[in-house]
Amino acid sequence: MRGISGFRHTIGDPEFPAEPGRYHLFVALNCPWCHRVTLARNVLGLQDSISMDVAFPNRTADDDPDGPNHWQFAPDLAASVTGIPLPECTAETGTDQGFRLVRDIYRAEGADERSVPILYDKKTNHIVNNESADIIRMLDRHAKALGSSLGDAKRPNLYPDDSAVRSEIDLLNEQIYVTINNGAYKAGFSSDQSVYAAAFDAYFETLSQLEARLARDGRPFLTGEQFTEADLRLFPTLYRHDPVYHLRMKLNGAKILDYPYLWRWLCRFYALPGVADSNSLDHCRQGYFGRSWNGVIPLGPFKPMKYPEAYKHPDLANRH
Ligand SMILES: N[C@@H](CCC(=O)N[C@@H](CS)C(=O)NCC(=O)O)C(=O)O
Repeated sequence: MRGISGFRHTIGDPEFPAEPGRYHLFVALNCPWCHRVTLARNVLGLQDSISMDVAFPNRTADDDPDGPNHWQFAPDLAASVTGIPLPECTAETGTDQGFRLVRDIYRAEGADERSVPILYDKKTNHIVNNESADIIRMLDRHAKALGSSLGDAKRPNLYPDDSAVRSEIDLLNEQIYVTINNGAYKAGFSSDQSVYAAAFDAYFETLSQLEARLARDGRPFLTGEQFTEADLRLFPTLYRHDPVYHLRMKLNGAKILDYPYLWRWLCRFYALPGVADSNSLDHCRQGYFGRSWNGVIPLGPFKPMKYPEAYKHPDLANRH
């Protein structure tokens, strides 16, 4: 059960006008919900106009003075996956308070939440929104006013103003959220065989349907020629499937490599401008394995090729 995000203001509201350089993101790169937001920021050309802090992939341990399970800003903390600090990790720079924990950003607003992602207003020092579905939609709607570096012709439109396309996106979002994005957690974290089995079946049933959707007419993206929010919300889970979820979430029914059209879709999306810089498999591996499995992080797979390098090879699907 995922908590309901309590901050639901939106850019464009009177108190939160769309202005370049005003807004800030707090994320963790192993979190698939944050991944939606880092993808939207990059593909919309907002890297220079929306600043961002990155928490360490593992939350605080049981012996932490502030208690366990808090996202922490720890840029000097060595990660077991590499043995050295993770270069993407930052201190907390958005609030000018230099907080150690994400919890403290909420506490400054009198709130008792602790989740990421957070969209923050550096001008008024207030949290705008902490729901990834809202955040990607408002970045898309206000990309130009927020200072996107991409011209109108180059900037993607993640939620096109077309009722038929929008209802197709909404339907895909719902199915992909329930059976894939959140479904992976239902399978991986369940302690009940029947709950796990149902989530396992629903997950691979949806993968088969998406494979058929792409195979039917060879379309490059889920709703046709252009990629949309539906593709962006599917990518974080499929990016994690072969190198993490196949093992960690017990979703070992198949690899994405076993779905030729989905594999080529994954590589096609990975090749889009801004996508490769939006992810980190080291953070994912550290986050999903670093506190479980005796803290020993599985190094595979390396066949047919290491990940994420494999995502640069759409042809791998044919050879697999
Ligand atoms: N509905 C929220 C969910 C965010 C979420 O669940 N984030 C997780 C990290 S993957 C989190 O921070 N959980 C911490 C907590 O809620 O204690 C969104 O999509 O933004």
